[in-house]
Amino acid sequence: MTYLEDMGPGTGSVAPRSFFTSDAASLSLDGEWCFRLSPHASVPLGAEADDFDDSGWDTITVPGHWQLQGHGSPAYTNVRYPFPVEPPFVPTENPTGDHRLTFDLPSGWPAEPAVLRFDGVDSCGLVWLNGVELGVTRGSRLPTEFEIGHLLRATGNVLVVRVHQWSASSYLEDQDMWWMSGIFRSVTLLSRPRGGVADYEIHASYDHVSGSGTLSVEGGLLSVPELDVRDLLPGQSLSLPVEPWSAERPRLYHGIVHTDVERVPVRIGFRTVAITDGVLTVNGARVVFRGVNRHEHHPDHGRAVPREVALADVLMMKRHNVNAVRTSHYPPDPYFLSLCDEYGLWVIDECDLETHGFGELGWSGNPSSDPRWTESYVDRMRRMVERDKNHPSIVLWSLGNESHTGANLAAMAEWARDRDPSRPIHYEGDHDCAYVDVYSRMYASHEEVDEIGRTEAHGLPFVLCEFAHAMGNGPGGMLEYRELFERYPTVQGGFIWEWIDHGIARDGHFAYGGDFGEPLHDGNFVIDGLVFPDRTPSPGLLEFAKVFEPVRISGVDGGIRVTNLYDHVGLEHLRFDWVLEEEGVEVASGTLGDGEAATGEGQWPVAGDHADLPLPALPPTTGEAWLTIRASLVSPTAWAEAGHLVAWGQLPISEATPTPFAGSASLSGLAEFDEVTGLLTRLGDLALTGPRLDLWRAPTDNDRGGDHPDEKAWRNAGLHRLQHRVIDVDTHESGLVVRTRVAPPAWGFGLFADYHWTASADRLRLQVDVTPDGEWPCTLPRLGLRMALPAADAVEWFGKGPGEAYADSRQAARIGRFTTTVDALQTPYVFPQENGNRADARWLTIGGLRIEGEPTFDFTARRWTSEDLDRATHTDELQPRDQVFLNLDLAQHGLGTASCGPGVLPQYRLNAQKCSFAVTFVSASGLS
Ligand code: IPT
Repeated sequence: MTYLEDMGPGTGSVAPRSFFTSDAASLSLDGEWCFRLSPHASVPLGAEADDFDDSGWDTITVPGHWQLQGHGSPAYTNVRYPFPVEPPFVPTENPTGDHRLTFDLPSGWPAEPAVLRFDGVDSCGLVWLNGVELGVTRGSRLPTEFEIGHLLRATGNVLVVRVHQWSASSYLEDQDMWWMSGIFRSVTLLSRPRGGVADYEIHASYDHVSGSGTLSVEGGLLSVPELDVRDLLPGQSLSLPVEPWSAERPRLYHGIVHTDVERVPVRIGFRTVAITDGVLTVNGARVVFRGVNRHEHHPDHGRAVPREVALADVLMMKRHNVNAVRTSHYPPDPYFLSLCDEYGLWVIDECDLETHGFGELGWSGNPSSDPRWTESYVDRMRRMVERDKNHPSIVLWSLGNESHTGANLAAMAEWARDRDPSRPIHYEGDHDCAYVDVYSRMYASHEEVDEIGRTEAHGLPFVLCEFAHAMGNGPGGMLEYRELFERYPTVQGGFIWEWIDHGIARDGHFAYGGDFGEPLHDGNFVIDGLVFPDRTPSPGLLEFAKVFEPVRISGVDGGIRVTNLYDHVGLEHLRFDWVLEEEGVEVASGTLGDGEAATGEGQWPVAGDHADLPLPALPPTTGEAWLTIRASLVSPTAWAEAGHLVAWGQLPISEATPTPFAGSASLSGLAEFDEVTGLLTRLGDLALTGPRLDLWRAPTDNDRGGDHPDEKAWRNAGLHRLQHRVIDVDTHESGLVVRTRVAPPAWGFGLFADYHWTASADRLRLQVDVTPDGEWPCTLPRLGLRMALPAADAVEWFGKGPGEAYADSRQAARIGRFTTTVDALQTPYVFPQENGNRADARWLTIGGLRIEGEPTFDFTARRWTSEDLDRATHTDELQPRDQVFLNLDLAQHGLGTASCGPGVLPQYRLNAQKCSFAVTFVSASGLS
């Protein structure tokens, strides 16, 4: 079993080369294989023999993980190894899956050399074909090819792969994700004809000054009919006028690399990556990464992501203004990279390497600086670079993630720089920038990024390879990061952590760490994406799309400013339509500029520039009116329909004149109150409970995270169990005053809350005056009112929407009139928590009530209480009650991103403070 503890690369394979298909024969071996799981690695041999009887075995789908196909279960740890750290040894309890496939060759299979290619085997596989041992695969997310031409038979080939969950390689593969094993990427048999294209490499650079591309090829002749290039010989180079490739305009030229016996279809993108004066450029233009970290995950298939799902990811990214992907923390299925070439995404291709668990040991014994692992490190880099070198979308190579620092990482960098000088090297863990070309950090606070920008730290381009942790509700504070990306030329954007929640579909909900009974796990820390496990966009993704929109539309001196934030393209592909709405109702509309698209006499800005346009002629409005300008695609693109919204802006046109409340009428007849508590119990025909002061929200993941979690402070202060002492209930002629003191048990601090009720005809007004009492030890989750209404369904409001919005995550919400239902107001975060806040409502109708603000309020409405939400650990635990619980808030504490990174910025913190706010209730029977 020594191969399990071998610290070197795999054995028996052929030299790495680029991933391609050609007109040479090939046979996919994906499908149903026979399968047997054993608890230990030392299962007796025998299955590799031709005549072995596997009829008693189960079957398994390849590609796939056995843990998701009824054998064992997934386990989640973030940093810690789920086994004792004693490299290179691994547990004796080592689930081992024997995979067995019998296959025939298609008729006419050529009598030529052939290779068997494994695109991904987790973590270590011993391979036999027709009884002959081929070697060992290592490097789970990297390809391995074995030369097998001499072993093939026309029929009855027997391929056996013994896969071990744990091997020495596991020490190098400690990424923050589920531990899941198996042959999880494709297996292919490829004929490699003598005299064919053994490997190829295309160099296609672009000179932005002359507008010409330089093309050369290795490994075969190159023809690109579209460029009139015929049979370019290896080693020759050609300069010619071309259109460059960029993520914004991913121009690809189709070509053929060929020899006498083989033709490989290729796609060429001309681009040059450079670092000039500390700025990373592509084709001469500074680029800003508006990126995401993408793990490969599917709620049913784990890291065996179906192709159509990879495509769905790319389309969804493009539609939400994502322009870059870091392939955290391993090279993805190569198909994903071909999609990035085609649809246009800048890629940091990251090597399959992470030794994070050694951090728990103070990095003692870390493989990164242990010479026994050097070969494995360099082998991993070599296999990634060779596999992926022909993708124009890849602009940086990344050595891996969270492996501290050491000579082995330096060796990877050195090898890659030598092999491919055209792409700079990225690695976050090299804080001194000794062997990287860009300075990279994760979760640096706004303040720190500001300093890095100001001081041009290390004199290198700076990227945040991870920022804004999208765990649960959030991230807050993306806008302030964007401002830094725009302020400093060397601060070149970043990559949100992360694209998708790694929830696993199970029992009617999405499972996370601990749900499979793992003795050691990191709970829902694996649920931290911009899209839910089923790839529904979360509010965080919508916020991202707005914050990082490539065009900014803003108001300027009575006109409209259009800022082009693309790095490479103009705005010809967009049209700018406007609509004028008064109280959310359209009163006029039109198109900006003189044409359909944003072309025309220089009135539209080029990349990096802005232009000011006059306001269109608008009819007069008297109420609150907003001009909304939408930039949308003129024509369909590969990734979206014509009319797809790329960016928008809103300008205030006229304001509503507030009508003063003449509170003279008597309350009786209109409303009823409890004599003891002073609480409203009835308005018109409606039975109500409350409203009364509320400070609690079901803590978000970000509230729970960080060094000084807000949640802990709130619970210590007892904000989840406030008591309301009624000081007096004072009925007088013009209304009712209820004086209370609201405070947690056991402490001396609190808030005085006075409720002033007045009436005018059918309108009931409540003004709440809040005065802090004593020394408050913490921020407040929220400050507002909570009440209960009879079950209700339809909701309409005029304010910000349509989606949820919080103090530091509200760019995606626009002013308008919105109609929805109570159920649709909920955001089903995998781990239940505060959600669904609608901001700045001027008025709201719900359950026969109309509520008006002075001028605005935030609201949440749900069929369960904040306490129910707080208690629940999975979405299906939330059971509707027969009431609707409505919160009307003056404010909520921001979201921040403290689950990993900075907390709520000072301007978004909510403190106990003296304040007054008012709402007016009108019952439906009184609605005009
Ligand atoms: C950082 C990891 O790189 C990433 O894989 C993920 O675990 C993320 O944190 C949190 O979700 S490492 C952390 C110590 C900042």
